[in-house]
Amino acid sequence: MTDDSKRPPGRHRRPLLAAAAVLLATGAAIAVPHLADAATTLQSLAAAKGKTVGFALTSSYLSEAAYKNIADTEFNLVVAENAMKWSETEPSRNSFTYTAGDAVANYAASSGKQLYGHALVWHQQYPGWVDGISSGTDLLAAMKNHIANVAGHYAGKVVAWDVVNEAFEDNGSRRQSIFQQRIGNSYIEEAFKAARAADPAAKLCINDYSTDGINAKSTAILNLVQDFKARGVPIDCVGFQAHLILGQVPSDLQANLQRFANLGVDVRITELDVRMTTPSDASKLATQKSDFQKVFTACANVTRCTGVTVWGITDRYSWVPEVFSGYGAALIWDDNYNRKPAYDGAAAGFGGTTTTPTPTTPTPTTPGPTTPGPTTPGPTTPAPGGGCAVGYTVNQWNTGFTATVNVKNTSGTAINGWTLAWSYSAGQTVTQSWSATVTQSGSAVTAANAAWNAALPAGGSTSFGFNGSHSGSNPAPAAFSLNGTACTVA
Ligand code: 9MR
Repeated sequence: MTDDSKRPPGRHRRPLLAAAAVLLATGAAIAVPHLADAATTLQSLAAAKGKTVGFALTSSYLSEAAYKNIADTEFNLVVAENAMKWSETEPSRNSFTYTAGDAVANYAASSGKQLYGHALVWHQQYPGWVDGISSGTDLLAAMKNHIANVAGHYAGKVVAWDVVNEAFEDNGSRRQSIFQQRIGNSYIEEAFKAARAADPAAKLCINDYSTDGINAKSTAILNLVQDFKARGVPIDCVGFQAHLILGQVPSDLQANLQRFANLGVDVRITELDVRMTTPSDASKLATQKSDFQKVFTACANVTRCTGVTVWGITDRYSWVPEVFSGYGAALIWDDNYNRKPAYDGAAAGFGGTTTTPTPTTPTPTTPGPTTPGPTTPGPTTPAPGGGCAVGYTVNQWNTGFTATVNVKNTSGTAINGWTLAWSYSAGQTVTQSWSATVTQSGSAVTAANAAWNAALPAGGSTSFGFNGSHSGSNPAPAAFSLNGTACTVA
C-alpha cells in the first residue's frame, strides 16, 4: 500500500479545482497539489478505525499557538515526554511531585484526549538516590512504593502505562540495569503486579526500542509475554517505540505486531520518528512519507494495534538532533510548523485520502554546508583551540542530581571520537550515565562518546546525561576540555 497510484483520489476543495482548471487550460504540465479535506485530521482518521494517534507532550510548548493548534486538532492521545518519569515524580525518596505530570494530565482532560503513562521503571531518568540502594529487598520496596504512588495518583486518568521500559539488550538478554542487578529477573513481574494493584483499570505495557521487526530482542519480549500469560502475571500490551532511520522500516513490522497480538495483548507504536541526515531535501522527505505510511499501515492492518504515537510534534523540539549528531527532521511538522509529506504518509496509512503537497524548500535545522556534506566524518581530529562549547545543566535535590551535558564542536574540523573532561570541586560522584561512558577518579571525570555519537561534524553537537550524588553542595564544573582542548562554557 505504499504505491501512491493505488490510493483513491483526494477530495479537492473548490479553489483548488478552479486553480487546476486554469492551469490545465494554459496547458501547463504540472502536478496539481491536493489538500486534505479541512475536516480530515489524523485523529479523525484514527477514530474512524477505533484507534488513537498520540504525541509526546512537553507542556511548556503549548504556549506557542502553532504547537497548541496542532496538538489540539490532530491528536486524540497524549503522553508526557518526560514529566511522569521517576526522576520527575519522586526526586527524593517517598517525596512525590506531580506538577509537571499533572500539567500533561490536565491538558489531556481539558482537550478530551486519552492519557498514556510513561514510564514507571526505566534505567534512565531515575533519581540518584536509587543508586544508593544496595539491597535488592530495599530496591524492590522502593520500586513498589514508586509504582503504588505514581500509578495510584494517575489511576482513573491514564488508559495505559509503560510499566517497564527498555529492559532488554539487542541480543535478547536482560539489560543489566540496577533493577536487574539488585532485584533479579523477578523485578519486571513485581512491577506489573504493583501497577495492577495501584490502577486496576490501566492497561499495563512493556515498551522497548529496536523491537519493531522480528529479532532476538523482540523475541525475548514475546517469550516474556508468553511466560506472564502462562503464569497469570498481569500484562496487557506491548509498545514498539519505532525510533527509525530513514528508509529502514522493518519489512516484517506488521508480522511482528501480529505475532504479539496473537498472544492476546494489545500492541502500539509508541514513540515514532524517522530521522534523516540534515538538511532534509525533497527526496528524503518523500522516503520519510513512505516510511510513515508503512508504519501507520502496519498498525491499521493489525486489529489489536491501538494506534500510533509520534515522539513530538515539530522537528524544532525533537530529541533526535541532540542525541544523533547530524540527524534530525524526524517528525511530521518541520521547525516552522509546516506540515511535511510525512503527514500525508501517516494519513494514508490510516486510510486518509490526502496527497503530497507541493514540496516546499525545507528549512535547514542547522547551518549546514552549502556544498553537499561529506557522507563520512572527517579524520579523527582533536578540536583545535577554542573549538568546543559545553552546556551543563542540572536538576538536583537533597543529595542527588541529574546532569545533562551538551557538547558542541565549534571548530571547522570534524571530530571522530571524543572525550570530555572536567573536575568536581565538591566531592560529587557520578553514579550512572547514558549516551556516553562516564568514569571518575577522585575529582577528575571523563566522558567518552558512545559508538553512535562519536562523530561530531564541524558545528555539530550531541548530548549525554548522568545521575550523581552530592553532599549538599553541587557547583557546576568551572571548566571542560574536549580531547584535551579547553572549551567555552555556555
Ligand atoms: O524525548 C526524551 C528526551 O527529552 C529526554 O532527554 C530523554 C532522556 O533520556 O528521553 C527521551 O525520551 C525517550 C523515552 O522516554 C524512552 N525511549 C527513548 C526516548 C528518546 O530517548
